[in-house]
Amino acid sequence: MTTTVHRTCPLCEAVCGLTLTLDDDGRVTSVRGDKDDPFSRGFICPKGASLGRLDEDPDRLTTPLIREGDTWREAGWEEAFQVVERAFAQVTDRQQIAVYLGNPNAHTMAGALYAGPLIKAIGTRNVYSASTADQMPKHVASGLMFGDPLTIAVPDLDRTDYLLMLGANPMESNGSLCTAPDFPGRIKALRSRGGRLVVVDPRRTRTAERADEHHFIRPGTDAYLLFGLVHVVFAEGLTKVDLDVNGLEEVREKAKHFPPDLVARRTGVPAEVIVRLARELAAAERAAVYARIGTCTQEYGTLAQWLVDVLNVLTGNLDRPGGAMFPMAATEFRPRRKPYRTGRWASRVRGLPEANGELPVATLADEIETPGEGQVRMLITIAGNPVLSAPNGTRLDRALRRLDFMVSVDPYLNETTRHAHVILPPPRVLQSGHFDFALLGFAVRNYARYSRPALPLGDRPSEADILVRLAKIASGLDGDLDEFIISQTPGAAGLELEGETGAERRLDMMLKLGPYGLSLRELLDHPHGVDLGPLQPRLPGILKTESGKVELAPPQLLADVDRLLAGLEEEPPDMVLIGRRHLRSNNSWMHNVPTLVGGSNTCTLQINPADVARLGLDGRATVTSATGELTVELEPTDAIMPGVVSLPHGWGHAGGQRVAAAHAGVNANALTDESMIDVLSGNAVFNGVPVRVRATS
Ligand SMILES: Nc1nc2c(c(=O)[nH]1)N[C@H]1C(S)=C(S)[C@@H](COP(=O)(O)OP(=O)(O)OC[C@H]3O[C@@H](n4cnc5c(=O)[nH]c(N)nc54)[C@H](O)[C@@H]3O)O[C@H]1N2
Ligand SMILES: Nc1nc2c(c(=O)[nH]1)N[C@H]1C(S)=C(S)[C@@H](COP(=O)(O)OP(=O)(O)OC[C@H]3O[C@@H](n4cnc5c(=O)[nH]c(N)nc54)[C@H](O)[C@@H]3O)O[C@H]1N2
Ligand code: SF4
Ligand SMILES: [Mo]
Repeated sequence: MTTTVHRTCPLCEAVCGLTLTLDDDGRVTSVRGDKDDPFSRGFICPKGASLGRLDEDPDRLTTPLIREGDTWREAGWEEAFQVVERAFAQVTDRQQIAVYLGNPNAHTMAGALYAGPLIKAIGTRNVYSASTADQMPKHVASGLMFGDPLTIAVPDLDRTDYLLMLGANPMESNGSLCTAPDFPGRIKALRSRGGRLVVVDPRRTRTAERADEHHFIRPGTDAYLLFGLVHVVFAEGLTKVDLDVNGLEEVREKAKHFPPDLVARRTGVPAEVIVRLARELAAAERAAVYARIGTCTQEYGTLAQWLVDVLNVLTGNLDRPGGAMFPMAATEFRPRRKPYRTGRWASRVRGLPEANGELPVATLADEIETPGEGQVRMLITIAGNPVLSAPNGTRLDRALRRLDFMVSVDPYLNETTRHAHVILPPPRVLQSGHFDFALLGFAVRNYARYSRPALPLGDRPSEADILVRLAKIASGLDGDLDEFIISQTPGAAGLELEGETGAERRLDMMLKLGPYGLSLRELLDHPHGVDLGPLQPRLPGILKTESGKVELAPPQLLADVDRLLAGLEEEPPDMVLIGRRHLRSNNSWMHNVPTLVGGSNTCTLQINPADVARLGLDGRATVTSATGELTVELEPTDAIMPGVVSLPHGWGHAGGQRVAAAHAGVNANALTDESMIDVLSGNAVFNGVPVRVRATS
C-alpha cells in the first residue's frame, strides 16, 4: 500500500508543490512535481526530488543530544529541557543571551510563528540572523522608501518585456525575494513573448547564458552602475514618474556625479552600454530592474537596493503590471507603526546600528569575545550554521567555544551545533505542517497553500513545541502561548478558529483577517494550492512613510552617497573574491545526501585562465585574505572576469554528517572579513573581498 501526499517543498524560496508517495512505514518512495499546483505546475528541481532522502537521512537526530566535555550522549526531552532551564537560571542579565536565527526559519512555520515570541520572552537585544548575511540591505532600502521593510517590490516576471537582472542566478538558486517556481521556465516564456533579459554579473552564469545580453561587472560596484543609469535617464530627459514621490530633485542632483564615463571606469561596464541600457529601460513598454544577493552582500548594498527601485520609479515601472510590483499575501498583516528607522540601539562593542530589531552577524564574535557588561555568555541557535555562513566563520568557531552555554535547535550535529551543550532536533519535514508566511509576500503571483503534516509526530515535540517550551523557560510563564497571541490580536475576538494545533489556529486567524478573507478550511479543501491572481497595483495604499508618498531620497541614503562618491575613482584591488551557488546544493546543509553531492567537486575556485597564466598557477592554489588562508582546487574558466575568483559557501564540513564529511570542501567564510560591512544595514560583505592567490608550494 502506498499513500500519496501533496506538499510544498520547504527547501528554497520557489515554494514548488510536490507530490510524494509514501509506503506503509512512512518512507518516501517517489517525489514528483505537483502538476495540479497552479503556481509551480509540476516543476521540480534535483533538491526537491531528493526531499525523501534528505528527510530520511540516517544522520538526522531523532532525540536530543547533551554534550559533556567532548562526549555526546542521547537524552530524553525532559532532561534536555531541564539542562536548558538550569542554564537560563544562571544568567542574571538577559543581554548576555544571544539568539541566532538561520535561513530555514524563513521556511518553517515554527520560525515564522514562534521565533519572535521566544526573543520577546528572553528580552534580549542580542538578536542575530542570516538576514545580515543576505538581504538586510533590501529591507533597509524598502523601509526608508516605502515605510515598511517588508514592502518589497518584485519583478512582475510573467508580464514584463524587459528584465535587467543584477547579482542573481535563478537558474541555480531558483530566485530569491522573488518567489517564482520554475524561474527557468518563466525566463524562457519572457523571451518567447519577445521580451529581453539583460544580466549583470562578474560571472557568465547559466542565467547569463540564457539572456539576450550579459555584462561583466567589477564586484561591489553595482551602486555605481545603477547611479550611472539614473544619470542617463535624467540627463536625457527620459523620466516617466507617474507616482506621488518626494525627493526627485535630490536624486537628480546626486546623479550628476555619476556620468557614464566615470562609472564605466569604476565598474568595468562600457559607457556606451550604460547609455544604451538606460535608454532601453526607459523605452520598454513594461520593464523591471531586479537585483539580488550579489548586490546585497557588498560594500554599498543598501545604496544598490535603493537605486534599483529609484530606477523602477524613474522609468515609470514601479507598481505597474509588467514592472516591479508589491505582492499581497493571504496572511498579510501590516499595522501602522512608527516611521521606519534603523539604529534604535547599537551593538555594544562596535557600536553598529540595529536594523529590523537585529544586530549584524558580522559582530557576533565581538560580542562573545569582548569582556564587559552585557557580554554574550549564552547562545541559542535555531536552524543556523554561522560557522560556515557568517563572515570570518573561523573566528566565530573559536568564539563559540568560549560560551558558558549554547543550545541549538537543529536536526544535525554540524560545524556550529558541535559547540552546543544541548541540541534539540526538530522533527522530519514530513512530520511538520507547512505554510510560507514569509515567502508568499514576495511571490510573482498571489497564491496560498497549506500542507498538513503527512506523518504523525509520535512521541517527539514539533518544532513549534520546542520553541514554545524555550519561550516558557525564558519567561517563567505558563499558559497557552497561541491563545494568548490570538487574544492580543486586533480583530480576532469573535472569530471562530479551526485547527488541530495552535499554529493551525493562528494560521486560520491570519487568513481570516487577511486581505482575501481565506480560511484554513479553504486551504485544506485545496491541497494543491489556491491561485489568487496576478499582482495588482497597491500604491499609495500600502505606503507607511510619514509623508504617505514614496521617499526617493531618504536622508540616510543621501548621506551614504558621499561614501560612494569618495570611492568613485578608487583603483580596484588586484584580485577579489565573490561567491556562487549550485543547483544541487543549498547553503551548508544538503551535502549529506549522496544523490546531491555525487559527481565532480563543486567547491572549487573559479578563476580566469588569464589569471592562471599570470600567476603561474596549476591544479591547486593558496588564497589569502585579511582574515585567513585556504588551499583550494582551481577551476579555470573564461566565464569569470579577470581579477575575480569565486568560491561557493557552505562547505568546509567537520564531522557530524558522514556523507558531507567525505565531501568536506573548504569554508569560503574563512576568507571573508567581519570588519567589512555595508554601513547602513550592517550586512556582511561577501563579494569583492580582496584576496591574494598564489601557487601552493
Ligand atoms: N561567503 C558567503 N557566505 C554566505 C552567503 C554567500 O553567498 N557567501 N550566503 C548567505 C546567505 S544568503 C544565507 S541565507 C546564509 C545561511 O546561513 P545559515 O542559515 O546560518 O546557514 P544554513 O547553511 O542555511 O544552515 C541551516 C541550518 O538549519 C538546519 N535546518 C535545516 N532544516 C531545519 C529545520 O526545519 N528546523 C531547524 N531548526 N533547523 C533546520 C540545518 O541543519 C543547518 O544547520 O549564509 C550566508 N553566507
Ligand atoms: N541551489 C541553491 N538554491 C538556493 C540556495 C543555494 O545555496 N543553492 N540558497 C538560497 C538562498 S539562502 C538565497 S539568499 C538565494 C540567493 O539567490 P541568488 O541571488 O540568485 O544567488 P546566487 O545564485 O548566489 O547568485 C548571485 C550572483 O551574484 C553574482 N555576483 C557576485 N558578486 C557580484 C557583484 O558584486 N555584482 C553583481 N552584479 N553580481 C555579483 C555571482 O556571480 C552570482 O552569480 O538562493 C536560494 N536558493
Ligand atoms: S526549486 Fe526549490 S522549492 Fe522547487 S523543488 Fe527545488 S528546492 Fe524545492
Ligand atoms: Mo539567503
